[in-house]
Amino acid sequence: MPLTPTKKIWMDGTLVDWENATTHVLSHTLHYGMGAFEGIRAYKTPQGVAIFRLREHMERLLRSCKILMIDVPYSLGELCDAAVETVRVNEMNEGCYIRPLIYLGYGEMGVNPMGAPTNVIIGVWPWGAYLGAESLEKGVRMKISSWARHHPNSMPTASKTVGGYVNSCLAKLEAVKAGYDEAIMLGTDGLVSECTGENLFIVRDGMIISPPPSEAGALRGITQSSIVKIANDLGHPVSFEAMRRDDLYLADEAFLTGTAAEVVPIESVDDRVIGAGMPGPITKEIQSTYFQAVRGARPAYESWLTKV
Ligand code: PPE
Repeated sequence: MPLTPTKKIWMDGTLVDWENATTHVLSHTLHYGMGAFEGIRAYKTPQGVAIFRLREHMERLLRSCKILMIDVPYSLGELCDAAVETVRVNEMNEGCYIRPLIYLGYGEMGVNPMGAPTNVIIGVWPWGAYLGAESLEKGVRMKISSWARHHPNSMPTASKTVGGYVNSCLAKLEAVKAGYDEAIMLGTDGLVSECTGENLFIVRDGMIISPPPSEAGALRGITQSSIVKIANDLGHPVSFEAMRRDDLYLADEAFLTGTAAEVVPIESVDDRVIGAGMPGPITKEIQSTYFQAVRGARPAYESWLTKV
């Protein structure tokens, strides 16, 4: 998706003009993928723009770096403050996407990352519906990928590792080139894991089910956890259960969740239409509650919002 430039990018503690926020071509992460990032959204609320679950995202960023043994020169509070400042100076009053990235910079070459400097950036830009304008209402067509999700002993799936996204890019390319909107990836054990940048839920006999993140080698999604809370509050039970591809084909409803994608109904999987081929009632109820929560229209979820 083409980027819409904004004014400033936070780079290692200072705000730099968008066009000057560059790095050396011999930066370590550019060659070996050793780095971690986050994806966060800010929304317009009646009290002004607010960042959704900022603290949880920055905590996950620090956890990603812990796994990668990258020492981050900023505290959780400093990272949260930096994100707020970046949204504020860019006057993102209609909301935006926020991309923190921690990468190893210029100075060392070779696979051994020790000694490479750690750099931290936060960029923001306006981002519309990630899976297309119609995805939220009509749903998306999914294809099970021939690319397996990483085995957790090959790539730490609990970390949003830069290099780990090659797997997602390959699955996405395959699905889009075959005429689908998005891919579903199975683990190396053949069980359903997640999508290229989203977690996945099905609804079966009134029960909402998602693959257990750790066993399935899926990212522990912050949207996924928000949906579990929202679903429980709406009186819908949620369980984490191992899932096979035929569970997807036979689901009454299905949807995917992610910060960028938000809550998107699944219309079909491998051309098997899910339910009536329209977003189901539980999906719609959860989706609309989620959009109210992120936009500050649900007092019960106000603690998830950080005012800018
Ligand atoms: N799985 C993966 C692999 C993933 O990348 C994401 C987020 C999720 C699940 C959902 O996690 P959460 O956002 O905490 O609910 N993907 C981010 C990157 C997307 C991109 O194209 O870049 C995102 O949604 O921001």
